[in-house]
Amino acid sequence: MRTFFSPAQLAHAPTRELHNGDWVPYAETPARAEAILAAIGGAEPAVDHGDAPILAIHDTAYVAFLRAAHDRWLAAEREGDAIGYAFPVVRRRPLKLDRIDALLGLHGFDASTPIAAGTWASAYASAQTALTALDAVLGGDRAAFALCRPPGHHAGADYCGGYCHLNAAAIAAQAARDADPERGCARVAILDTDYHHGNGTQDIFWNRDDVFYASIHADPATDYPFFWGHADERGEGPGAGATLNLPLPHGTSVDDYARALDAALGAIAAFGLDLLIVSHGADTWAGDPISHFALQTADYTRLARTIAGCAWPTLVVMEGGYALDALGANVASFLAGF
Ligand code: OKP
Ligand code: ZN
Repeated sequence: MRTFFSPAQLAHAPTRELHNGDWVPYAETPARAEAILAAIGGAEPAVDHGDAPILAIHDTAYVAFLRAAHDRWLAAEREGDAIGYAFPVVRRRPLKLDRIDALLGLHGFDASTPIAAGTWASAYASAQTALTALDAVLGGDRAAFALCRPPGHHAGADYCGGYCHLNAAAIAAQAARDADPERGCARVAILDTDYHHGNGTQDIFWNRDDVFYASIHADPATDYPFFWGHADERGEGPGAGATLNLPLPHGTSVDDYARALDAALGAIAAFGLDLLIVSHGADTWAGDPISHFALQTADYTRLARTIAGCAWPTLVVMEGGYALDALGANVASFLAGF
């Protein structure tokens, strides 16, 4: 399977994040991408598709904020990474505020997603990597892998969070919808296998009936992002029924996981689709430092074979996975299933 990656994705390197009330080293490191590259034997470079496919998902004001945020942080005579501390939970609206702290709160939902000097360059490159891998699939490849990093599934139309800034899977889904008629896809399904619920992707497609979102993740009653990913969230309006959340408990191992996967794939098949996008996280691995499932390295091949067995054109987009010493092997195992 062709794999895509851009070296610019390594520029984003925050130093620390807030974790349980203390500062800890940032878990979503450039070394993650390097470990995956080493295990799968390299990647082809991404092709620049410009801003337009990003702006088809993300608000113009948010993109302008993200581009300039770190420069504005430095202009405010701050050091290091930009982090917000005040979040408007009531009537969040696009006020004409220009203090960087206000903008960080307006365009983010947590204090664990710093914006560093290289953040825009990396998030932009990550989106381009997804778009380039999508081209391979639309061009006839059965499957392709976008080694996206930073990840994207917690990012919404106008906010970052959960180590995510631009939602590469959503950008690729929209680009597939918008492609010219002989390559384009009327119906797209996103299967999110990251340990965490992809609240940004869910939010982006919440009201839509052309993009199905199915997620298998740790129960948000116990795990980040807490407020989204509960089983009763099914979409609204035209999108009612086009969201499926399958929360699982701590300690979940492959047999229970495989049952949830069968349920997700059944719902996706019933929806009907021209393209599957897998938002894949390897943080379901038993030894992941921030997660609590019990999948083993070899399990990923079995799960991927089940997905590949559906024979849908498939774009795999990388999301999380934080056990540096096992990440490469876990991703290689998943890709082997295709
Ligand atoms: C991103 B992805 C504790 C704060 C919360 C955020 C987890 C984001 C996971 N350090 N951490 O879904 O793998
Ligand atoms: Zn995750």
